[in-house]
Amino acid sequence: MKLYIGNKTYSSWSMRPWVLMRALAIDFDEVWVPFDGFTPDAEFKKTMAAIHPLATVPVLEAEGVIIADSLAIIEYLAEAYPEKQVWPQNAQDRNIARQLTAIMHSGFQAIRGHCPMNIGAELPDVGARLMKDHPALKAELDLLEAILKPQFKDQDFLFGEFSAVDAFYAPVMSRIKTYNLTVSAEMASYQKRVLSHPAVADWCKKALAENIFLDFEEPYRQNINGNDG
Ligand SMILES: N[C@@H](CCC(=O)N[C@@H](CS)C(=O)NCC(=O)O)C(=O)O
Repeated sequence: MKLYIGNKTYSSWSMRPWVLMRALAIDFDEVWVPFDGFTPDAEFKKTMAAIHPLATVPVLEAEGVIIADSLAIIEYLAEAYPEKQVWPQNAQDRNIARQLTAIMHSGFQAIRGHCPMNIGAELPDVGARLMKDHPALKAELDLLEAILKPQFKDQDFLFGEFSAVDAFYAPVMSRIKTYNLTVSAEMASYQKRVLSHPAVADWCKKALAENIFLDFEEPYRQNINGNDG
């Protein structure tokens, strides 16, 4: 089984199935397709277009099937590995976990647009400015608090063990860190647990080791050491 991914520093969609498969010990070969741009003539787009018309990452190649889109990959894994608990075991938990995952998959446009994932960058001043300038960002952080709060019980992850829903919220936890976004104590504590999960920590370590600065992914820095741009 092959998982095509982009740059670990920037590719939040790639991060989700990768950390989930690592967390659940589902074996796969990683195929790294570096970003060089997203125009049709970019090598990245040409490589991915040859695999699937969407021409995005992640893509899972399994048993001769090509699965594009992070959520479709998760659902494939849930069916192919019923013993691995991609979703929580309890039916009610599973329904809520699926709902939270779908909300992340289709929503949070302001957080995504204004605070692109950028592992290792420290942009607290940018975060403070964005929070002042974009009320939609504050509204989405409030939404995040409201939908995750019922799950902040006495447990490590949203439904006990690390599952697909935690993998889907891992990139936003990284963004909260990068942009130093103000969150509740409960959210901060969940964020620490997610970022220190071995699979997530491993992704972040490998992202730092890439040491590749892509200006088209960097609205706020001029170079890899730059801070507030
Ligand atoms: N809805 C897709 C989104 C995938 C996506 O947009 N991936 C980005 C990288 S993080 C990409 O490949 N972008 C290339 C492009 O926009 O052309 C998913 O869930 O997998």
